[in-house]
Amino acid sequence: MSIRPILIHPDPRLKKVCPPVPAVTDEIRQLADDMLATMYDAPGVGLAAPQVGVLTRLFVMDCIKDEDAAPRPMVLINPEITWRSDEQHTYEEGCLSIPEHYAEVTRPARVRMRWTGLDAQTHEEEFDGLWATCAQHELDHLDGRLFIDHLGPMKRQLITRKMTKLKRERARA
Ligand code: K2U
Ligand code: ZN
Repeated sequence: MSIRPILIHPDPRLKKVCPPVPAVTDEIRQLADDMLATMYDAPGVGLAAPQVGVLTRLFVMDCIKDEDAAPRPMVLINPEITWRSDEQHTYEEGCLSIPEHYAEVTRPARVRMRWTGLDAQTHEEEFDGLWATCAQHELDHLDGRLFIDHLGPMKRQLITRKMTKLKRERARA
């Protein structure tokens, strides 16, 4: 298990549509394990493979925030949304690839998803609350979309300019 570096926006790899995972291999299992370790270390409640530079359709999430409750690490391979509620929910989102920037994003309040697990079996589950927001945020990553793509062009450009400056400063450090 190793902590992998998280790509910072703007980065062309974060804008790519990821191809499906062909098979659940030991390499995929190692990637999932590393992504969970990287997510918990960040800390975050979700992380998508392109964020660690691997362009494949896999994300991890664990939205259990109560420290006294057991964690629920989830690995979703080739995830797809099979149903969306009409009801919408607005949440102030952040992103590990866009550090220290937050903005309100409105998404369906509940989604039903189907995916392949590390057991190579098909799973289906309905998510609500932070789980639903996180799952949609991560699925966006697999399609090269960031939460700032749901904002107006001025706000998106402002955040992108600030992230470009931050990357330049980090490169000099
Ligand atoms: O994909 C990521 O960058 C991980 C995000 C996932 C996430 C963003 C917004 C809302 C739900 C999940 C990280 O967990 S960032 C941590 C975080 C969590 C909730 C709200 C803001 C930031
Ligand atoms: Zn993100």
